Amino acid sequence: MTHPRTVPFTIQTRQALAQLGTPLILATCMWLGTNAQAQPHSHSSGQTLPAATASALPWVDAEVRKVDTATGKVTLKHGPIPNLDMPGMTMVFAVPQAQVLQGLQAGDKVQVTVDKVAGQFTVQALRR
Ligand SMILES: [Cu+2]
Repeated sequence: MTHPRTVPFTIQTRQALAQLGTPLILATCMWLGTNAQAQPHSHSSGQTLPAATASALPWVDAEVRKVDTATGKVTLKHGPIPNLDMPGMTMVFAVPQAQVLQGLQAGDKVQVTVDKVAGQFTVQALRR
């Protein structure tokens, strides 16, 4: 006999998870499948990100102050950012997509959409 009292609990938990989880997983997969088909990505422009969320964010004028490709960060002197309720200032943004920083130099005038992602101010899209 090894730990007979733990067996019923485990079975019940698995049944509960299966009952709760299966419809949710199916629904999520169906939603993702439909969404992917409805939004074919265009990679024709190398300088603007095909970001699904970017269209909802306002474009903000900015000037590049420093590019750090090693850490994926860019320092921008940016204008007011309405969606973050932020006045113009110079600050560092995270840039998850490495290709956004390619060819970017201090002094470049750009436009960006930015958002707070996982507590970090992040460039969602960039155009020159
Ligand atoms: Cu700022």
